[in-house]
Amino acid sequence: MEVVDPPFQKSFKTLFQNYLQKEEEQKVIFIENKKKHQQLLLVDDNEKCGGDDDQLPVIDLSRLSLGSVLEREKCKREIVEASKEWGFFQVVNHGISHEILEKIVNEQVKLFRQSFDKKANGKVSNFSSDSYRWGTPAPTSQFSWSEAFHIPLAEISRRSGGDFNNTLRLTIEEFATTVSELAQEIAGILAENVVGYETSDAAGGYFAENCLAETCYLRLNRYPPCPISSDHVFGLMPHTDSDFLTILYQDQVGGLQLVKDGRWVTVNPNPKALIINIGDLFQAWSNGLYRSVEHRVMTNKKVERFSVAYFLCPSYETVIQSCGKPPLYRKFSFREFRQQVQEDVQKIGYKIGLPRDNVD
Ligand SMILES: O=C(O)CCC(=O)C(=O)O
Repeated sequence: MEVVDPPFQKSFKTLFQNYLQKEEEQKVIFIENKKKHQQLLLVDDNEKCGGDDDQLPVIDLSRLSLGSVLEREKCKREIVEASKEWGFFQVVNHGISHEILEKIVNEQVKLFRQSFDKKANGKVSNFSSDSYRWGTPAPTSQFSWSEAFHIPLAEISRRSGGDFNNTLRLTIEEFATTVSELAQEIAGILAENVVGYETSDAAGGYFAENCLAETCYLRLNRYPPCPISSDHVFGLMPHTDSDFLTILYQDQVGGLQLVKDGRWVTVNPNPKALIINIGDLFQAWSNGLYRSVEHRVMTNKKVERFSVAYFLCPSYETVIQSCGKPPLYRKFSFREFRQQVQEDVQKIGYKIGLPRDNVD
């Protein structure tokens, strides 16, 4: 039988052994310390997870088109407040049909069901060779137990016909087109509220001008069941997104968590909702008004999980300059930002991101 999953355990055997050994040692130290000093409390990640009070806002977008002027304004205010306070929110009645969502998931499942060998050697689709990713590029202290196709949407529009898997291409195109309209609408609502936007170079359709259909990305994620229980192994390691905003559709398995007030909060799956989160570029551009927050995916021992993420990105030449004064971040091009992120991940195993661009 063909092997579908990436060889996580075989390729990173020593690493996983080290993780488990380190955790065992930590447990021993912890128990000894606890015996010595009863007051010493080492809070682990599970204990830090928020309870049911921490529910991610759910915003009904039907009010943007069907509601009264007052309701429309209220809906916009909720989007702005959630982006400031949480950097994340869910939307329902978002206008993306159930049929489109179902189609993309079906295509995604078919794609990932191909053998690992075919996926890793670019034989399942005509995506560029580096679009298939699995594990962690330079694993050090943490590991991502997942595989993904990271697809530049420019490739989808360029490769019509030929031997490209046409159903897959058309499904991605349809999904990306409808989701991009939603992304542009949300970005516009958030921009209206940024002080300095109207007087900046960016005024007037910044997102429509710079974030084009072909500059955005789609990421198809699959999280195979993970037999290893370790604080160092995640479905997807904690990270922030390097875009303006992300629209995510997740299945019903769950596992996504985000940081709120220093605690990890679980996002309970909602079949009717899409999840929207602010990326680094929006945080820099809004001069820190909106927050790009860390999120991660927890592993699941028994069940595989799928998600699809649409990333609203500008062209590489676009310069991100903080609106508002004094600027909290130096200005940088998207190309510079991405290159730096890739360099950091290769060298140190994780992304530093915006803190590098703080104005001292
Ligand atoms: O699968 C998820 O829930 C999150 C995916 C994500 O964070 C990403 O693709 O960057």
